[in-house]
Amino acid sequence: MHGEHAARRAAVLAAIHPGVMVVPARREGAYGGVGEPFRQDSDFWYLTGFDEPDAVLVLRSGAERPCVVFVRPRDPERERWYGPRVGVEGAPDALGVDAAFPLAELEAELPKLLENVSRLFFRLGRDRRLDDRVLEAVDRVRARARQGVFSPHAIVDPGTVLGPLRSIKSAAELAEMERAIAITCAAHRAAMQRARAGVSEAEIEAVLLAEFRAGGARRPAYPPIVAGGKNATILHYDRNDGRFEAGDLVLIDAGCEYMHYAADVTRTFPVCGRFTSAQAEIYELVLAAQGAAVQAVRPGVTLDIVHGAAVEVLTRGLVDLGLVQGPVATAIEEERVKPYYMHRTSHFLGLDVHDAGVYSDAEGPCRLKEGMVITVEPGLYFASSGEAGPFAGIGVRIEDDVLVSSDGALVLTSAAPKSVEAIEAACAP
Ligand SMILES: [Mn+2]
Repeated sequence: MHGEHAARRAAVLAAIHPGVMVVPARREGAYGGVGEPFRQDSDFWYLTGFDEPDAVLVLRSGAERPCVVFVRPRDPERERWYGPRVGVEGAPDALGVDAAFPLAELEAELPKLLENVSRLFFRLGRDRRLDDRVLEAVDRVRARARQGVFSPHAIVDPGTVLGPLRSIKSAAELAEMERAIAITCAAHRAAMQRARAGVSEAEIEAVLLAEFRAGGARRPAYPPIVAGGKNATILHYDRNDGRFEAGDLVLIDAGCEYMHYAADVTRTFPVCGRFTSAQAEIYELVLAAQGAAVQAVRPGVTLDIVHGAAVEVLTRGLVDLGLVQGPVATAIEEERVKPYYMHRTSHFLGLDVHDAGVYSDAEGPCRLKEGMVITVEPGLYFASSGEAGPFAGIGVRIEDDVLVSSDGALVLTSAAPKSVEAIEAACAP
């Protein structure tokens, strides 16, 4: 991916011209406490493929040396405890950048890099200590105005450049996402095989995590949800400490992270291997809504249209079931499914589960483009205490990862069983 990172930096340099972008790595320990594995900042990883903490990348368009990185220096003592560092001498070759400095020289070097550039792309508000250092550097350049030096007069969020770039996946990125997805789908199949009445949600969570790690994934991309019975109606349930009972539906929302790329898959299946008629009715309705939403995906449409396709099918179905008051058009207009479907249908997927990408700007909701990867994940959730009659306590969500192709959508997660027949087959002993 060496050349690919250089190409991404070149794309950024072209997009920010004239300007300078400052992108920090994640700080050591910033991701968690002692013993938690380090996870690189996604923007920094996207532009460098460099997995060490406490580094800063500075890209300056039009400069003789446009790509400069500040890194931790070599330190034999620390490296014995925490592993090797690339170091200042090794960084230019290892990362393909033009120059490297020790991190301690950021304060002295940054003002030079900010001289005579009109725009500074830097994300304020993430790390107040770094905010201070960057703003001090700007101030030091400003102080030299009478010597004919000008300082940045605009600080721009780098997401305005990195969001659109990161949302279009290259072939190399898609290959890594497909690997994350293959591992994830295998884990879902293993979970369907293992889940039985009497088995704990925790055991199924362990099955998922074992499959992820054995498959080569570094970690789950987000805390897995393993929800039996009415736990599936809690959207962000992650206690995973219940036990399945005969007749339960099991909702699993779990995906791994492979080479920093996330998969995000939800499947819902009957713990006994057969849907009851009430469960099947809801399941088929969500499945139809999911299919309609996937059908709606193509370049040029907005995520509102994809969401609307799901909402229309769900509304029609719930009106037919007598759970929502018709007529359908009025029910859609008044969002009457909202008590049962209260979240959005899609988000961008990539280096982050909720990936970089522009959902809307001054012109309104943004349009899908070829090469974007999004989730399509409608659901229906009936509280056990609600008025939903035979459907009370049922929670169903079906989530696929979908690539926007030139003329439609390509479902990347079809290795996870989804039709009623495929699920019943996958659950069979
Ligand atoms: Mn999702």
